[in-house]
Amino acid sequence: MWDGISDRLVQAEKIVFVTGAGISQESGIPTFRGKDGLWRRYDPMKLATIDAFYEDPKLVWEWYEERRQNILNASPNPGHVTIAELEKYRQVSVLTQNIDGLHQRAGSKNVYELHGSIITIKCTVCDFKDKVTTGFSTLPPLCKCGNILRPDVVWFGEALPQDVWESAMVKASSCDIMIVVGTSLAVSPANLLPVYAKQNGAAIIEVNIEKTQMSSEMDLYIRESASKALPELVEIVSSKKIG
Ligand code: BJW
Ligand code: ZN
Repeated sequence: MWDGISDRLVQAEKIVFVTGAGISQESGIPTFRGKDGLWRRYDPMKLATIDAFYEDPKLVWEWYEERRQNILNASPNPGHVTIAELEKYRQVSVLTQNIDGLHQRAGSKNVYELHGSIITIKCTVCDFKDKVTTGFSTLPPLCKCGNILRPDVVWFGEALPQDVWESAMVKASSCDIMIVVGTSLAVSPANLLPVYAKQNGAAIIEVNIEKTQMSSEMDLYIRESASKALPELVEIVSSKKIG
């Protein structure tokens, strides 16, 4: 499977991972679009837009609180851990669409959260922002300024945090290898990152249990789960270089 690309993997200095919900699926966190995906059970337009939030902030908060508790009780899996371990051998950046913080908990240092974080809350009006790991006594929680607090995540129709997005574009455009893990690549602008990498001469590898709309553009696609494929892949990169 690795023929033709293992040399590029071994020689790569800068490796960028683009990750999505599939990498955390084996930690017990549901994906959005697959068979058991959240969007099969819930309407994204009623839960993941600013209009939906102002329409029914309690409902949206209840949904996020349930997910936040599940995420806080989850642990990183071998997929997250091997990406963090690769930092010992290479310059690694993780551009993640996930809001669960599992890459950081696995030890990755250079994580860019494209869609924000469920652990952070922010005020809908003032500049207040904070990390919260406990529950709230009432929903929706209120800011000291009297306005409603919201999860610091990026909903449909909202811009990605500008500094994070600019850094992600730079990392994608200047890497030697991009490894795209567990994302359907259905959501823009994150799905442009592999395009930037390819345009700039990087090899792109996909790890996903299913085909995606970009599979045919990949230099290699691995139809295996993230926690099985990533340790194998990282072994090739790290062992040959130091061995
Ligand atoms: C495994 C596996 C295993 C499973 N191992 N693999 C206005 C209104 C509405 C839409 C738009 C709008 N303006 C622009 C848009 C377009 C929109 C968009 O892309 N829509 C498409 C759906 C068509 N984009 C946006 O709205 C973005 N904003 C934007 O473009 O702004 C423009 C702007 C500029 C300037 C000013 C103002 C605006 C924002 C997108 C935000 C996405 N938010 C969500 C929710 C985040 C919070 C939360 O979690 O609740 O982000 S939606 C959801 O999708 C979540 C994810 O991060 C994102 C991507 O999903 P992901 O990670 O790819 O998961 P899945 O489930 O799709 O795929 C999982 C994959 O894993 C599958 O392929 C499986 O096979 C695989 N898998 N198990 C390996 N074990
Ligand atoms: Zn406030």
